[in-house]
Amino acid sequence: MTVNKGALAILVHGGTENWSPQRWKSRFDGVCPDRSVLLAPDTSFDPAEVHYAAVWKPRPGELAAFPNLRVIFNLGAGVDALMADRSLPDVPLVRVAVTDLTARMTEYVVLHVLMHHRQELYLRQSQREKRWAPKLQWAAGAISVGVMGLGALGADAAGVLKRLGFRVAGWSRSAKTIDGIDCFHGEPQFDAFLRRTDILVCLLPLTPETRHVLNRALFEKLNRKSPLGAPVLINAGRGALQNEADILQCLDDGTLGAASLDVYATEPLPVDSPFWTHPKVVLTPHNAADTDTDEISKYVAQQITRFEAGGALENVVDRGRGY
Ligand code: NDP
Ligand code: OXD
Repeated sequence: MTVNKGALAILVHGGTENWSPQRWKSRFDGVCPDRSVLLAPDTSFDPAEVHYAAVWKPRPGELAAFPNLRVIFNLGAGVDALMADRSLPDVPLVRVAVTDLTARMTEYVVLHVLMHHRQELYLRQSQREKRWAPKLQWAAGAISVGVMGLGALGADAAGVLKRLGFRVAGWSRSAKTIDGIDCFHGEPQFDAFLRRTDILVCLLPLTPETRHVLNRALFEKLNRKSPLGAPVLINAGRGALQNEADILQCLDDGTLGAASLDVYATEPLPVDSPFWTHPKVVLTPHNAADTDTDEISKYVAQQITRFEAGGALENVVDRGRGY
């Protein structure tokens, strides 16, 4: 088949029915009406005609099949799966940063911070036992929330938590100034950030530096005098950020009071994982920010239009940093 404009190839693996390659094709057919959109692999297409790829967890080596690729669009925010592909073509890699995704992640973070702050695990258990036993409820201002990662997601969640009255700190790689948030950065300021934290929210990308950062040594540095009794972990970044054996041991020995987890070392979470039934774990199936797919396809189409008109791409991943 001959095409006038460079074709867009879709390479999507995993995900829900709404994320099926066929659904992505019909969305992109809708927003790129004058461009060929193909589901790779498609032998009726010359791979040389493909200029753009829209991908989610493509298999290592799959993208190297397109010699004239100009831009890779990751259909999510995290690019760790792509960074692991040693044959990834050396073209700009764009990730998703749209308000819909950010708003949904902020909902998740606020929901889980409030759940632990308002002692919901205890209250639901009391309800099941028909036990009228209110406990002292402290104010939001008594709780320090520490957000690891102050990027598109972390900064927004931190701002909303601040407006709810929590004391909020954030930790990032580079120095930041955000109104109302105590900003820490880099290794030298990490321990001070952890020491004041009662609820730790992790919204870091997975990179060689951050792999297994959520481990016992870190949990032991969190505020031991927390009004919550023991500090709480909320991880919606990536599963490989956490040492899962350490989380379980720390929940059992009281180093951690509870954990909300959206991401896991192995996904889907295996049925025999102790997380499923642990009384101190609130788990969700990697859906903290299940973004509106129409927003994503529009975002990609707009970027292609701007790029072909000579404009700059937005949210290009820094390959050196890995995010
Ligand atoms: P950004 O790239 O906008 O922000 C990343 C933040 O992490 C930045 O503040 C960055 O610091 C900081 N950071 C990175 N490496 C380090 C490090 N070594 N030490 C300290 N800070 C570091 O990403 P987003 O906010 O858009 O997304 C974050 C992650 O959330 C994604 O990579 C993805 O894994 C996950 N995610 C999960 C979803 C879910 O449904 N569970 C949905 C969407 C995303 P600096 O600002 O200095 O660069
Ligand atoms: C993402 C995700 O990275 O959903 O966008 O995990």
